[in-house]
Parts: sequence; C-alpha cells; structure tokens
Amino acid sequence: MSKIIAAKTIVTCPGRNFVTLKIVTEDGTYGVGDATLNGRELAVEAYLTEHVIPCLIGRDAHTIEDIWQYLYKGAYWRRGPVTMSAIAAVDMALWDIKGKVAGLPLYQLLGGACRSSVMVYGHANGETIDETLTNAAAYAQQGYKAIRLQSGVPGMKGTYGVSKDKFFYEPADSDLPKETIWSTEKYLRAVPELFKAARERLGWDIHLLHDVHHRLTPIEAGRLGKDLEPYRPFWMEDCTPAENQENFRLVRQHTTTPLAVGEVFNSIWDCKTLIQEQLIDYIRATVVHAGGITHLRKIAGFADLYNVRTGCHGATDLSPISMAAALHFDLSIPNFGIQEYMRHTPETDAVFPHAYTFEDGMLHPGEAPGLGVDIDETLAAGHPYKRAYLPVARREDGAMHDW
Ligand code: CS2
Ligand code: MG
Repeated sequence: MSKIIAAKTIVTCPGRNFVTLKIVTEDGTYGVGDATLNGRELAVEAYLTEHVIPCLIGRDAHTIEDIWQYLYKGAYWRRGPVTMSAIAAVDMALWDIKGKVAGLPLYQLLGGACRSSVMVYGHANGETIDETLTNAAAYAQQGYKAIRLQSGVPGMKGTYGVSKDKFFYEPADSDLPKETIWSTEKYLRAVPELFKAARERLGWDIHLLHDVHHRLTPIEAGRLGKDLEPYRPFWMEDCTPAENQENFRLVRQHTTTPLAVGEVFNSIWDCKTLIQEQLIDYIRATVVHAGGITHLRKIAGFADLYNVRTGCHGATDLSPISMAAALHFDLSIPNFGIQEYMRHTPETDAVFPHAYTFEDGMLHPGEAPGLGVDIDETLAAGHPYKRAYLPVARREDGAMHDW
C-alpha cells in the first residue's frame, strides 16, 4: 500500500502550453503525467482538479488498473479526448511512481526491452520542394533513418505542416484560430512531385513519410496512395477522417501504400474495425490522448493480432512526459513500428528535464527509475498559460474543410 496524499495540476507555457499532473504518496514519492490537449488545455485541467483529484486521495497508488477502471467506468460518461487525457495523466503518474518505488525504468515493468532503441522520424518541411528537401538532407545528416516530408503547395497559402520556423514546427500559434485556404486538386498534384524529387535527391535508403491531416475523401486518398506507390513511402498518415472506420475499406481497395491513422483517437473502440479488418498498417494512438500506458498496451496487444504496428503521435504539443512514456512503451512491445519525434524547444526541455537520449536516428528512454522525466516547478511558474489555437481551413469557395 502506498497511499496517495496529494495531487495537483501545473499549467505552463515555455513556448507552448502544457498541463502536468503531479501525484504524491505518503512516503514522499511522486509521479508526473502529461494532460495536454492542444487548444483545449484548461478543459482537462479543470476535469482533473474538479472531478478526478478529489477521488484519488487515499487510494493505493499501486492499484493502477483498478484506478483506471474506477475513473473510466465511474465517470459514466465514457471516452472523449478530455476524459481520456485526464485518465492518461493519472495513469502515467502512477506508472512513474511504481517505477520509482521498484527502482526500475518503466520499460522493465512492462516486460523489458524488445529492441535496443526506438526508430524515430523527424519533420522536414518548407515552402518549396527544394527547401523541404534541403531540410530533409540535414535530418539525414544527423542520422535520421526516417523523415516526414511536408511542402508548400503552389497557389495555396498556409499548407498544413509548413512552419515559419523550420526547426520547431508549432501549428498552435495564434490567439484565435488562423484561417488557411485549401485546394484538394492543387494538393493532389503537388505531393507526388515532392516524393519524386525526394527519391532523386535523398535516394532509397531512407524512410519517407507524409501526413495528409484528414484532408481527403476516401477515393481521393486512394488516388494519392496509388500515385505515391512508385516512391515507396513508409506511410501515408490520416489520409481521410476516421470517425467512420469503414471509410478505409475504399482507400485500401485502391492502394498498397501503407496507411497510418489515429493521433486523434481516444480508445480502442476508435480503431476496432480498422484493426480487425486490417484496413491500416500503423496505429498512431498515443499515451496522453488514449487513456495512458494501461489502455495503449491493450490497443497494441489487439493490433498485434492483426499485424498492425504502432507509430505513436509525438508532436510538440505532447510534453516530454508523454515522449518518455511513449519510449518506454515502444521499447517494450513486440509490434512497435516507428515513433514520431518533433524536438521540443530548449525552454521546454529545461522545464521538463529528461533521461531520454537521441543517437543516430534512434531514441532510448534511459535507465532512470520510472518515466525518467521531471518538472521544474520554479521554471514552469515563470511561463504562464497563454491561449493558443490551431488554424482552421476553408476551401476556395469559403466552406469549412478539415484542418
Ligand atoms: C500532426 C500534429 O504530428 C502530427 O502528425 O498531425 O502536428 C498535429 O497537427 C498536432 O499534434 C495537433 O495538436
Ligand atoms: Mg499527424
């Protein structure tokens, strides 16, 4: 028994907003969990403070599965990004505590390492194909084995994935949602050109990825997948919205390009059909938005039965706590595929000191007990919350489109 005696949230904005949960037990051990939901941060913060923390006090921090079930079933209102991010934060913090008490890095508690380190992909983007590929070549130079390519589309302003600051892409950059313009036709012409040029310039010994960000209909996605086949992409991500999982049947009928989806999923129910019917190759559900390590392990176990591998979301709006949790998880499961790794800014790294390290295109969570990541509360207090929104997209006739 290790009784929970206190818990609190910490909201900080070292360049972007992060919400952290800290749980303390009677012997003074504490654990940290990420509760960041981009653009809706304070909803999760309030959910934790008002509705979860009071229920945690006095419980045994070691009963991770029971607390998970208590928060999930006990809420009555199941699933959804706010609830599942709050549960995830508790779950991460409790695994952190268990690791610290055991004196073991979390991956050891999850069954031990299945691989020596975790292959990650970086983000190369630019206004033009040339600029994108110059950035991609720089990633390759740093040892990256996999790179995501996003490039500006001629005739379209503000394409998804193209940043002002090339090194640290941060889409949530305005006080109110910024409006961008979208043209499916222009986009569908541009992406195959990008991949053709990429293979000519970067060769074939590097994995290339692309994120469609839910912008296409299933048949348009099928066409893009087919057009990209000659360049052998590692995956085509979020090619069409997945609320209707059957959408992917149509995409699958038309292309052999591997499909990845799931960064906005909250639970195993969001991907049950996708996995069971083998409509996807990579599931991108992630620790913070899909109910924590406890639930993500269930998703991965289910996916393994159907030859679906993982490719956890790892954008900068997931704090280093989520990154650490993802790395322990990635190291320990048999059907790991790839891990997204968008580097955090030095300000964020200073607020969240961490044990994970990058070498030669691979990440390792390190050997510190628990998650191996902490929060410097004094530094965090120096960066107060600042409202920030993701952009929205409109078609050329003004109608709303998926951003
Ligand atoms: C993206 C994200 O990393 C990705 O694949 O789709 O940048 C996404 O836009 C943000 O995480 C949204 O919060
Ligand atoms: Mg994405």
